[in-house]
Amino acid sequence: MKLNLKPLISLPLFMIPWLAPMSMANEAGHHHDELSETTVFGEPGNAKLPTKVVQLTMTDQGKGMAFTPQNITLHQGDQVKFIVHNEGALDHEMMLATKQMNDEHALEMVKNPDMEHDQPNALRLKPGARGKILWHFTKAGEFDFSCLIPGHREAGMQGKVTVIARQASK
Ligand SMILES: [Cu+2]
Repeated sequence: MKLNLKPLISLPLFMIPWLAPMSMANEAGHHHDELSETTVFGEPGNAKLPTKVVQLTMTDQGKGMAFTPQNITLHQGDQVKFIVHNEGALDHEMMLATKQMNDEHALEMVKNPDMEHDQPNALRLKPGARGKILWHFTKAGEFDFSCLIPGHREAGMQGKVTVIARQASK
């Protein structure tokens, strides 16, 4: 190929602001597709570790918008495979995080409702679909799982994971 790259390299400076909206969009979406290995609410699961299975259902309409069960109690160090079934008639999402993170994220979702979450602590399911999240709860505390599709969390699609601290061993 005889493509001459020079014109590209010598892009005039006025082109740079034109690129800014793209990089800003990336910046805004950054934490949604990149999750550091360890978070304050644990870390992505490791298929080699022992795993507890927790079945969760998502419902809407007749049964009301909810996750069932809504409260899950675990122990620090537990790895859980959430097997999630969307029994509703609408798309739903499960985002596992701290309550504060989900509170903030919910506000972003209002501005950008079609935001996709390709990350190990999140899942979006079509009606009738099943999916899973494998998560290692390395930190004790109270964490949140919510459907952040605007309106759903407010209508009841929110649950709590309580992770009990491991006994200090001697
Ligand atoms: Cu939902």
